[in-house]
Amino acid sequence: MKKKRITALLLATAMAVTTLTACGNQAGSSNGGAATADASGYTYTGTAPITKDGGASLKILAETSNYTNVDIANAEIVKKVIEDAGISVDWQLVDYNNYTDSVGPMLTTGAMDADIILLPDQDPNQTYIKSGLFVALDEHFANMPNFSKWLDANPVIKAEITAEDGHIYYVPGTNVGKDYQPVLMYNQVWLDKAGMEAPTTLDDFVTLLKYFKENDMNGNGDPSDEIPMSIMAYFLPYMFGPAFGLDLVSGFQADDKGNVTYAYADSENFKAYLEFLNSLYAEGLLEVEYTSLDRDQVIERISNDKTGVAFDFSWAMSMMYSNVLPYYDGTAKTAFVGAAPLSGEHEGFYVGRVELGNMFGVSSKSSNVELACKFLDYAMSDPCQEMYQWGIEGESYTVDSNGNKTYTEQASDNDWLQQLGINPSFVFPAQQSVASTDALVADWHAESNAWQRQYVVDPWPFIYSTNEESEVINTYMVDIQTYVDENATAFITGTKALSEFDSYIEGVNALKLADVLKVKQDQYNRYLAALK
Ligand SMILES: [Ca+2]
Repeated sequence: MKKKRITALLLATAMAVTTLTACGNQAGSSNGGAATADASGYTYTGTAPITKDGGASLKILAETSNYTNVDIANAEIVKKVIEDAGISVDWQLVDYNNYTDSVGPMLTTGAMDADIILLPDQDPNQTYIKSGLFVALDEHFANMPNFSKWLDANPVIKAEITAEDGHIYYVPGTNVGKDYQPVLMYNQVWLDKAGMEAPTTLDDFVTLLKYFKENDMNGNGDPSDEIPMSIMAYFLPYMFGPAFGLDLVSGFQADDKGNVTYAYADSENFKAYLEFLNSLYAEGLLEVEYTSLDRDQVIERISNDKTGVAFDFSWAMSMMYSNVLPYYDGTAKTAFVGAAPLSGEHEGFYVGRVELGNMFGVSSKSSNVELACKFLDYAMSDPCQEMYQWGIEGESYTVDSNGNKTYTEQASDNDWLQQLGINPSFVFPAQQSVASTDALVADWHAESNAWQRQYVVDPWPFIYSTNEESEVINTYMVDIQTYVDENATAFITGTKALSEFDSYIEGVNALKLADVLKVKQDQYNRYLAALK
């Protein structure tokens, strides 16, 4: 059951996409000149087909669907993209579950023969780039009008994927970064019974938790079976870090002046964060078994009307939590509803996520670089993204006279939708969309997401490492993370007294945090430079 639910969550996020449109300006794009005609005399300008050479073919190395009953290469959406492009594709699909382990060594040894390759990872240390495995795509932007325009409209992504040498090597798929992120949610029925609004400060929050703990919120006659909040340990940093000015999710954070710090080594704010959580723990407001709590247990509690506060990916709000409440009638009045983040001495926020997803490159050994660049460009164009997100008109969705799309009844059959090839991020640079997620969740939930979006801030960005930098990070960061995680749990549960906090800080420093911080500062400086 657990596995299934997690898959459902991933799918949900997977099915989201935006029309992150490329209506950006042409000016400033590193467009390498005008498009030119290919050998068949045809000039690709961003719309299908990409060639009129009837025999054109590309080899693509990518992964199978994570749905074992989906043959992604023969899915209707995937076949239509290829057919419209006017080419044929020789697929080399490697099992989704082993993709990184299988394809990583293939790239290292050069034992592959493909024009377009889905990377086994995001090449964080520029290993493949430095090995010369991939073509610098910016040198082919004349043949990639959609991609170059999209990069201009998405400067953060452009800065993130600009390599140390100034070139761009990969076309990324994207995740939704600001919508449907982890957020705070309350049982509205309990809030109404308590006669309280959703709190926005830590103090009011504690007052509410105490009320939930001491009263018979579920009305079963037993005032002691309520668990005021059910939060998985993973989400505590998301939920409470911001009120203390900390992005404990990213760990590293930069201030207004661009100075990078490590939130878990903040001698003032992190200590205050631990003190607060320790007090919740001591008062029974953060439950004893919080470290082992999983999503299935949260769902079970909610289905038994035992808990009043949750924190999870927004998707859970109407799709996994509200829907199991015994009295949920489809409206926000009877649901777990989204709220503003909690503020303390610092104003609260929610931590978003890096939008970069799967990355696709053109092999430098390809005998057909130009065609491969054109295909990747077409495969990330708006008409294709629309298909990735909504499927096929008349089959999975309809469009009304105002141009609004609605999923068909058949599209609610997830197996069918997957077999159609929805969100084919395994084989193409697909972008998650907000609009298609909005169409799947309850209306009140979509409205809640749109409202909560204002509180979501960018996480620490994806930044390429140099060899030296990755060595420093690989050498020290695992130990540092283990150390801070273990200590955080010990301080929160009181097995370690907060009087030992200074020695904890000394301990982090002894693990060479300063060396890691220097690397992170250098990287952030590069990121800021690329952003300009
Ligand atoms: Ca009760």
